[in-house]
Amino acid sequence: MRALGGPRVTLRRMNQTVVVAGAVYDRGRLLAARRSAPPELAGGWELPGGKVEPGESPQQALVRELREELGIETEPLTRIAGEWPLGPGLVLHAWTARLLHGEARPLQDHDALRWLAPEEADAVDWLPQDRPAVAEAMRILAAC
Ligand code: DCM
Repeated sequence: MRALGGPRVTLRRMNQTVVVAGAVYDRGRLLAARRSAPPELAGGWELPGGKVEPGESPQQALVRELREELGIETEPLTRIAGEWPLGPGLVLHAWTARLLHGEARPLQDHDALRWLAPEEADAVDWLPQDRPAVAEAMRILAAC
């Protein structure tokens, strides 16, 4: 059984696409973004990000997605421990990142943004799959 179980786990992981989300910090606040699509996620708040494309590192994907979606330049810092399933073949990872320059604005996929202080963590309706990463991101921010 062990000989079969090992390779099967490896194959499943190889076929998984990682969605990388950014816990973007600036001046003691965390950036939250409200999704405008797809319909089943619209209105939910998330850590912005997107799928890692073939040949990209997670950090490169995060920098690209945050530039495309929000018009900001960021520096990924560290991976938040854990991974959260999003559906068949998709898994969510999260990284902390700091804002280097630019003013975040919702260019695609979002229709509202908020910068939240640690005590405002529950001020928005986070997508359930993002909540563990948000909690950890706020713990890190509060300790800074
Ligand atoms: N997603 C999520 N939480 C995030 C970022 C993304 O649940 N913080 C989901 C939404 C989509 C998928 O990942 O189903 C791909 O994201 P996108 O459409 O932004 O590329």
